[in-house]
Amino acid sequence: MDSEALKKYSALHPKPAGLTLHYGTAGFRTKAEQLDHVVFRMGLLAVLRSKAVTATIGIMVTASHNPEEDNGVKLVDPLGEMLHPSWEEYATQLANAEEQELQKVITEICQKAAVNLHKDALVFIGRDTRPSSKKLSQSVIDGIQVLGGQYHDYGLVTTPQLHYMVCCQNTQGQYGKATLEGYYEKLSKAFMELIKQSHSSGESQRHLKIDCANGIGALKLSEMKPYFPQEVLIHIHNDGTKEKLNHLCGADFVKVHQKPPGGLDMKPNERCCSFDGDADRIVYYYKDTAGHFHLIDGDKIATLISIFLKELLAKVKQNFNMAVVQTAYANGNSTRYLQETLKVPVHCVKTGVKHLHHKAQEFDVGVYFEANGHGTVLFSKAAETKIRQLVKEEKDDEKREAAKMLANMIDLINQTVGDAVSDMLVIEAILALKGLTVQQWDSLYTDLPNRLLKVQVADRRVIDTTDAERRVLTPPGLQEKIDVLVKKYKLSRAFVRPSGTEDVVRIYAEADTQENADALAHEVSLAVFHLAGGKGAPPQPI
Ligand code: 16G
Ligand code: ZN
Repeated sequence: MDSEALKKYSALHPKPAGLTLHYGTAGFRTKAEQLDHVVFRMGLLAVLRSKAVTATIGIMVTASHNPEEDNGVKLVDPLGEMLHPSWEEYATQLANAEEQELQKVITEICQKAAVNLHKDALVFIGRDTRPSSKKLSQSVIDGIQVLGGQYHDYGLVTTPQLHYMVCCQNTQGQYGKATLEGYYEKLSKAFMELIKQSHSSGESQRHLKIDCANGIGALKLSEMKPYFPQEVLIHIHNDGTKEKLNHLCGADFVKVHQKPPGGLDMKPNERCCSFDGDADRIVYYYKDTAGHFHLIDGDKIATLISIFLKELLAKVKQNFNMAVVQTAYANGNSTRYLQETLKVPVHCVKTGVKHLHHKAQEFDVGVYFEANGHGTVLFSKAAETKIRQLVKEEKDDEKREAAKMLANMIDLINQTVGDAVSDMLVIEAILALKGLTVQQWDSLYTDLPNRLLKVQVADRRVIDTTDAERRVLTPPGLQEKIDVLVKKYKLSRAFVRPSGTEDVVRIYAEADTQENADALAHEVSLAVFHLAGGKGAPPQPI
């Protein structure tokens, strides 16, 4: 390690005094002006990680659905997964080290993680469209170069595109070509193959309006358009030319406020969807003829995909095990529908993509979605190999055709991480193949009314949870109180958990009516306020 270079460059990326940040579920995320030293140091860490695992590592500069003034950074592991949890701690240590300690902390990480500094390192870099992202990604490069790493800067890409590139690179092209053209070609080819077999739909069925949150999704969808024939009718809205990123639009806005985004004029029964700011989340929605807004969230997306895959799996008769992975936020009626009507096992894990991804890896076909619209499907290597073999060798026409569809689904789905572009194409293909309108899809089940609230407490770490965040262990008495409150209502459920991204405690409640869900959420928030050290005035009724 060149100590002089490290000293010189870290002085160019000084850490503001007294600032402490944590590598959380979404990496580091805060005001962009506080991040220069963090991204420089994540450049250093990416090199160490690359040397430790002898593979290419990714680094993405984005703050997803946060306001335009924020930014963030996260590392991508060799197969396109989130950074390994043991390294999250190193990331936090490195980001918070004082300048004079930097070399010592690097040496410690090298010792703990058995990093051989003489090895080569290659880092792939990507960034979103925020005004601050370009400069921050330059600082990442400074960090990489100080430790003698090589890099490839992909510039503006969606988060899932960067995950994809990293996976392609580390699997020697088996997953695809590590270029944007490679990504567009693979997805568009699989999509066209799939919809070839659809007989349905007049022209109106083929239109889709997409709110791109004024972010990177708009740019990348425009790049992708020429790969599709003209009959694929996607209309890009909120493309970033007029308004600010994520401002009154995007998947997070639509999900949280349960209303349409600005900048998109919806006609009755028109199919619309929203991406978030880095295009790793998607939700669908429409307005009925009475003008009511209907949200189709991650739970209903998981349900649609599961119905489709289950039918195909029945046709190929291979006894593949399939499961759906959700979090506590999944609407109770989605879980009920999946378990009781579709008869698919459902597993609940802690909030955060890495937990869902990890669980889904246990199955031949693991469908995972968070209610907020982040999700994908994972296929085991064994299942994929068998499916591709059936495509080539199976004599029975029906079985072979089903295998072909499954093989195209495997190619269309970005298995590295939730991907709004890929998920959208999967959904559009399924709707076309099944001849379903957006209303028919929506009517699979009716969401239970629900309410999300947040409460400020002195220290949110006093809340400790268990059972995939569905029950609290501490503070004492809180779970008992929640149990009593839940019993007052029909079809009710409530849980509380400390946020991983904001300094608040989150409350979720659902019940038979909106009034009851609101009342339950309010009563639970009061219990949190009183038993967990609430700050300021007690929460008011909704
Ligand atoms: C992060 C997570 C997301 C989760 C959200 C919860 C990743 C890549 N993202 O954005 O999955 O739903 O945090 O936020 O893991 P919260 O802890 O503030 O409720
Ligand atoms: Zn995102």
